[in-house]
Amino acid sequence: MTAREPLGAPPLRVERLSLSDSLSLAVGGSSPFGALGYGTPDDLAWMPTVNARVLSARGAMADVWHASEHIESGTTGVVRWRCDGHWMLGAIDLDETVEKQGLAALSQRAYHDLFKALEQTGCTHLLRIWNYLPQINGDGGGLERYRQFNLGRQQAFVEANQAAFEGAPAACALGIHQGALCIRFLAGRSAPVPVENPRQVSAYHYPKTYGPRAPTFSRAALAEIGGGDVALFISGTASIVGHETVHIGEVLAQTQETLRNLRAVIAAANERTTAVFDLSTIDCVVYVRHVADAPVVRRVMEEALGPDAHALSHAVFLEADICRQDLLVEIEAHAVARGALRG
Ligand code: 3EB
Repeated sequence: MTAREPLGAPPLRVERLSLSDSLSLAVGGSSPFGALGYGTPDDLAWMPTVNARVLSARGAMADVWHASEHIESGTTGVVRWRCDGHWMLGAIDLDETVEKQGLAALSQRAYHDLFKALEQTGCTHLLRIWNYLPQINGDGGGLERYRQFNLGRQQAFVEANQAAFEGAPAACALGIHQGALCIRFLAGRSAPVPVENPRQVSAYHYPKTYGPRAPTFSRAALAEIGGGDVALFISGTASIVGHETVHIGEVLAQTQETLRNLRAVIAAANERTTAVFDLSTIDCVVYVRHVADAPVVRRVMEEALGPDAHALSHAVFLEADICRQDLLVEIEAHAVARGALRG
């Protein structure tokens, strides 16, 4: 497997825009390749939304992705996707009250269809997945709903012969207050380079105390995206050292620990590429469990990065539940830099 894009592949690009700026890109019946919208309207086919309250001052935002102009769209089972032949964006929205399936079975079905969609378009390698679960910490009949999700997700990876352990894609899994089970993903034609965090046990090796099946994700992933650029996708990162939550009940210390973890995973990524990534210039999404904690999280980031850092001015703050009850904050990010992967 190689992480290199075939020569001549159209480059993939991403920009973080306000809702109005992103909407103005869709003109004359044509729209961008796709987008992930934070707090955006949920009726735009090219902009699947993240159904969470935006806490940052600029309001609704979108990460808009650009690929080539020849975009095909389609559906495979429960998956809606857009693909230019090299890059693919997809979305799944499953209303549990309509589907009448338990969350484990529903998650397995969602990922089963997701892998079918990848097969169909030839973009068989997942780069990044965003998972949003209603009531993530709620009880699902004796097993926490996040743990049920992990059961179904891992099962689907294994059945589809996808890397469920080393080599799993970068991901996040957050709790939304209401709505459907939402999965959004980005895929390409080559496998990304997975990156782990030396300060943390790989999530796919978490002990059984966190649920019967481990979460399926790598701490980060690197991919060449054409035009001499490398993308870094950083999974949801929280106040976990080894496999344990640290600083329980202390949002300030949890944020500091999260930044240490982000620095560590970025350093590990930098060893695998000639590109240079830095914490102060990544595009973050900051999830806080309690709205009242957002100013503390922002202040810790300001103290660590400087008040004018790109990572702060471009950060999207969202209200969301984190997958462990004792986690108060989680930060995920992506970044693009000039360079190539190291062979
Ligand atoms: C953690 O480190 C925090 O289940 O896909 C982060 C990123 C977390 C992704 C997932 C979960 C996931 O375990 C939680």
